[in-house]
Amino acid sequence: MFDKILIANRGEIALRIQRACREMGIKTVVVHSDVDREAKYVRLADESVCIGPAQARDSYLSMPAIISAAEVTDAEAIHPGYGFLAENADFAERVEKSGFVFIGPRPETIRLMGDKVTAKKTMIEAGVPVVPGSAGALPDDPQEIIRIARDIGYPVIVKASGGGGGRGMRVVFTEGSLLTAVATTRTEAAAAFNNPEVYMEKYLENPRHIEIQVMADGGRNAVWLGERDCSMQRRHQKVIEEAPAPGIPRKLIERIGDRCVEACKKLGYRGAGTFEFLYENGEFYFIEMNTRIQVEHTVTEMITGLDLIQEQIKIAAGEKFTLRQRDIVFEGHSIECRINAEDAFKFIPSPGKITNWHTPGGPGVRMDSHVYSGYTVPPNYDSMIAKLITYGATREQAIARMSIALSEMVVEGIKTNIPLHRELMQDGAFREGGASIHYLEQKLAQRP
Ligand code: MV4
Repeated sequence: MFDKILIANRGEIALRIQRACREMGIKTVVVHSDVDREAKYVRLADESVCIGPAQARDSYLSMPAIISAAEVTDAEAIHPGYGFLAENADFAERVEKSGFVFIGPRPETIRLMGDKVTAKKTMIEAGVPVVPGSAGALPDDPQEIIRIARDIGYPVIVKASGGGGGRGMRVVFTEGSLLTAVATTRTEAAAAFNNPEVYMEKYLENPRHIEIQVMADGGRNAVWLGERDCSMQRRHQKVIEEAPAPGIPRKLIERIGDRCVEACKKLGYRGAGTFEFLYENGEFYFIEMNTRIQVEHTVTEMITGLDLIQEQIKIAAGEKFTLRQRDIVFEGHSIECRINAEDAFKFIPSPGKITNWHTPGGPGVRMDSHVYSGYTVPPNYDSMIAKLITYGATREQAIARMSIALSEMVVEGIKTNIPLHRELMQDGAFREGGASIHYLEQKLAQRP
């Protein structure tokens, strides 16, 4: 096992990784920017290295600064967390070339999945169901593009191969607007991702976003750890996630989980991964694969009893992978509310000093957060400051516990989206379960 790991991230996930390391007896090095110097998790770490100014480009995204920090502190492995460099294949490669272990998939796998056209091709070959669409990237010939769209049937969606997570895509409802849409998406993609390649899919109008968590050892062993429903989102930012997904037949989920496992084995996938699907009319359609640990891994931990960060570390250290599918038991229900430092109605970021911070407790309540009374939320990064997670024997119990936890929570000095979460716990469609990816935005649009 590693003696020392460098954590190349900040905020709640830096603390989460640190806790996992501590439990395993692994020393931690945390890298931080100027504005994160006073963060409590920085002081709690065995060592810390300031790697640059607040601006992420010059600190958390600086590959040379992070690799130098690993060198001077004699860390053996680097955990990238999520965001920042977590899905940067060049970073993974440079980490390994510098003699450190990258806690994540092989660089080639990250690159393969980063290109959405090759990712989709890979999944088709592995027997994972995908959204019907163009066979690979769109050609240049306008007549052929028109023919492909006709074959698929309108509406269609044009997506950048280098995009993902909602960046670089355009819905097209009629043939009259097809070619300009393709041209514009291409131009934007060339500028944003340095890759003009685009592809086309049938546009699913009212799907849910269901994702499958996997864990694999880089060889022949892979398992799936259930699904998460992440449909409650606004502008591609998830707001609430839960596991399991309400109202989806277990047989259907098991079938799709097995397909994901087969794909991992075929790929020789290593580490934690997530297969993203759209789910509509009882069918799953693969859209993207994330090659990192995700924010919402916590709800999977709650229903499986596993520590996914520790599993990532064990795999990276080359320990024998002992998880077996038959040993994985799903029990109960878990919900995560992302607490953001933002106005609950206008969604404007609200950084600043937290003058009062009281967290909830009691059975089945978990709070993953690095903040505290007196902490100043810097304006430079993502506005998520905490994840409030509840667990219950049933979905109803998890919701009840979340409502109570949200009612106990006190945050003063900054605005948060806690009022929105309180409202959503009472929302009829949320309580029913199974709302689509458009539900929250439609609800918000109707607010007075
Ligand atoms: C789609 C889609 C409908 N049909 N693809 C947005 C994020 C990126 N991961 C893929 N996205 C979508 N792809 C087809 N063929 C609708 C979306 C989409 C979406 C997906 C998941 C979660 C939230 C979303 C919000 C808007 C659109």
